[in-house]
Amino acid sequence: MNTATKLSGFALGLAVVFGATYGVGRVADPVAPPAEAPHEAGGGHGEDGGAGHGGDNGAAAHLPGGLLVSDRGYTLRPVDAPAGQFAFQVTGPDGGAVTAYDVAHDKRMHLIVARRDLSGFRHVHPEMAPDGTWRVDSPLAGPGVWRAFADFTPTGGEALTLGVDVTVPGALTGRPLPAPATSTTVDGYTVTLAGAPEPGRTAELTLTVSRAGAPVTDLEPYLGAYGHLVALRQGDLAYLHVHPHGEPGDGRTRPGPEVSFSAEMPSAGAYRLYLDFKHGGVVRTAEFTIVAGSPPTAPGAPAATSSPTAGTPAATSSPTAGAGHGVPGHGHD
Ligand SMILES: [Cu+2]
Repeated sequence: MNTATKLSGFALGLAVVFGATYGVGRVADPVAPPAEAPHEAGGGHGEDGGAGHGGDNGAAAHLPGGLLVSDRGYTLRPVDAPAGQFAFQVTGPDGGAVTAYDVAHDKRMHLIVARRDLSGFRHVHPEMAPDGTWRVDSPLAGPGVWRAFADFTPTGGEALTLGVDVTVPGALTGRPLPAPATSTTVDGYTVTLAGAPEPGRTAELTLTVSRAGAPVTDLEPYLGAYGHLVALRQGDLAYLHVHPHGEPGDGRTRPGPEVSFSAEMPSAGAYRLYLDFKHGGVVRTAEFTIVAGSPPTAPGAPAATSSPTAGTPAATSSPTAGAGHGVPGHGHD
């Protein structure tokens, strides 16, 4: 039973798609769909028991990260914390708080937060108490409904990103998603973005950092890389965390000005990208809005005019090319 569980987990990781690991995924993927649920029936399946069903596991294996508060027996649970602090636990399959985590990208726990309107992004690293409670100075900067993502690997398990909504009371000011752009500035740095993401296909995204018109060629390693890229999908905040090609110290990866990534957006639509990079001892976040595939039709807009020119794929190839993505339930085989 563990095998099937782990395969599902592996496939989930793959859906997030990171450059080098993608190749591995193409090999493993055909094995993934578990025909029979590895679910030892206790007293028959209760009517409300959606979460435990094998079919749901299969569907979850195709989901991007961060959409589930509970997956494969692990559950993200915020706990009460003093004002100004944010605290949570991850409970494991035995119901108790998990206390053993593997280090990934220099940390055992990565906590990412963003408001549901995609503003206010923060990426922080809580400290764990011996009882498994993680605490950090609250990254929730003001009122709103926030999505908190815990990105971690329980020792002996697969990498997981669980997400939970946290409401900070107060007057809400909805912020519209900034328009798509290929250049942004943060704190005196200009970051440009090259690349054209297409849904369901791996795209090269290259980010170039400059300051005062000069390329920055001495980026500093941050969590084992010259950049960390998180993408959140507008609408449901599906979470992708992508690491760049190459590592500091591998003898071929330059410390800027370019940092490049392979990323696969799971569907058409708008995403907010957050690039964390470190220079001069300070980590900064450059943000971009991108649209994968054809721009979505605005709600309430008249149906598209007759010629859907841009981005229409040449009709010759079969629609099965994107195998598996977005297929609800047990599509293949
Ligand atoms: Cu982190």
